Amino acid sequence: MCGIVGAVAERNITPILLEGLKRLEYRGYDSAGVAVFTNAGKLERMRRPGKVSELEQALAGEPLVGRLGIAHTRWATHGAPCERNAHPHFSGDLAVVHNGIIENHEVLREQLKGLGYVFTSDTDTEVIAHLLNHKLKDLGDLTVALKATVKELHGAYGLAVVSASQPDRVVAARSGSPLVIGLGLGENFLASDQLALRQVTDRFMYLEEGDIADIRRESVAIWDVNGQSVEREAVQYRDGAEAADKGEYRHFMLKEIHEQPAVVQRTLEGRLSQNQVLVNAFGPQAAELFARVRNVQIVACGTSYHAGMVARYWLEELAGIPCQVEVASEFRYRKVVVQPDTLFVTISQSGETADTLAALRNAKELGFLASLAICNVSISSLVRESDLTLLTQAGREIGVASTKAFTTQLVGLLLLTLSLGQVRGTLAEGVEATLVEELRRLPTRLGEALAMDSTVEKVAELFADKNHTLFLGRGAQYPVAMEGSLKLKEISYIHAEAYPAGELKHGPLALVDDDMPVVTVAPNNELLEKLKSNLQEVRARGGQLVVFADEKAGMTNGEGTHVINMPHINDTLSPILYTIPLQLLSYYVAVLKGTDVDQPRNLAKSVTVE
Ligand code: HGA
Repeated sequence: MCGIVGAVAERNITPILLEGLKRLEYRGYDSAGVAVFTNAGKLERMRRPGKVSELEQALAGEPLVGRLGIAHTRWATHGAPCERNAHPHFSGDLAVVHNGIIENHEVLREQLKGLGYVFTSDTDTEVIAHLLNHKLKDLGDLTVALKATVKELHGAYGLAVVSASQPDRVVAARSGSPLVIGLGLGENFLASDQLALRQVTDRFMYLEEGDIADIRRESVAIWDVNGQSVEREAVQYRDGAEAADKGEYRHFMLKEIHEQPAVVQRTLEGRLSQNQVLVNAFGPQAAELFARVRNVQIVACGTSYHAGMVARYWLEELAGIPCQVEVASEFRYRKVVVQPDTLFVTISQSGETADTLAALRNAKELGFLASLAICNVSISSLVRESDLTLLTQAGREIGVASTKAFTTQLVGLLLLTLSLGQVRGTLAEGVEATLVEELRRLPTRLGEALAMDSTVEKVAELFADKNHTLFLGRGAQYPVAMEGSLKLKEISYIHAEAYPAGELKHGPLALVDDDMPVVTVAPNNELLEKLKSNLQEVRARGGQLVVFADEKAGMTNGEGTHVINMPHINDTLSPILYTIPLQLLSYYVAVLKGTDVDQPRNLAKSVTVE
């Protein structure tokens, strides 16, 4: 979601701030701004609704040149996305940018108004600027005042502050929203993600929860949540910087869809022996903990939640372990009864998803056996705070609509299922060896599914002028249908719903007419005949059917029925394979509709607010 960049240097930092913001654009935002302590000795800002390029254009007309500054891309939570609400927010001679939400902003706003502060925005963030200004009057030093300020804030924040009265430093605070310091020579930087700073450094210091930092040209000082001065380790960036460009593809999303064979391969690397999963892939204590697991609770949001729903079918069917799956925003706020020896599993691409992270933190108080994160970012909060981890190796995912993160999460969850079953001895004879073999072949199968690209592109034409679509699946294909409908909603803005096919006649069938295409995934399993009957129910009401069917399922094209044959695959792995054509379908429908595929309206990557 929103991004922060800050810099203190001896050169003009405005281009560095702008480049940093551009690198964070993929997260989704609605406005952008920058505040610079200019060479004229004044703190000045420029803010624009819309894209960073608009801010850049404005700055080309009225340049801000200076050696100290902060910048922000905002994804509005409090107050409309407009210039007045864009960050940085000013109070007196200081400027603040903020990621997160201040929950007690109303109370603070009233108090500050009582003290004579005038608010010029509708944001929760502005209270931070005024409160800090107020504290600064008494306390004099910016970090001391910031420490006093954050004590009064409830909620989540990553904060960066500069002041014209102390123009040699950027000060920062982290609680619930990540921040990283980029270390340079005679210059230092700050950002909400190290990606924003890869242009200027490859050495980073990650702030921990509750940290306050004082960042100057030649030094960095950090205090922990108890106010103790602490050292944080400087880390060389290792994760292999992947170029943030689209290569031959028109959109990041299409590039990422096509990367799936490679990233699935990478996610499997080092995790399989001849015919078994290496349980230690989950961490050194995994075998010992897995032996005690009698139940699994999965918590996630959005696409990751769908991955969790597929895993429930696998865990119960293959490993015989009861499994519950819940969206994090519900789980974290309800009274949960925890079965003894339950493994708490979170799934998140970024590892910073606010609701999932909060659910993990709550779970620690609830008596779970242990926590395990399936995550794509090695340095994320979720990974740091979990007992066990399986890192997916999807690489950077830039398209807001998740694709390769989802399929690699599924691979991770199947590895988890097999590991639990292996350690607990609950897998049927030969299942693990067969699935390990099938997993090795999976990248090739995914490549075959991707080769259907142009066939799916043609089918997409059926949807471009439609307003509603139904997705159907049975068994583990039901969550695949849910994921397919989510993709279509996200990027083409077509209303799409997913149903287990057997539920059709209990209500949604009433919606079906020739204006409501129905998409179905039909692997060749024991539910196929039942599914075929469900499809007849649709055809009988004039509904256009698009069926992705196993080449051995014996389904053929007919009046109003478009069958796209899929390569045959082991039934357990079919949710991974059948995801591919549904991703391609939503992509091509969105292209036909001309929407902003990589940055769909109202959405953000890495949802770091509740
Ligand atoms: N609450 C602030 C910042 C929003 C944010 O962090 N979005 O991801 C605002 O609405 O300006």
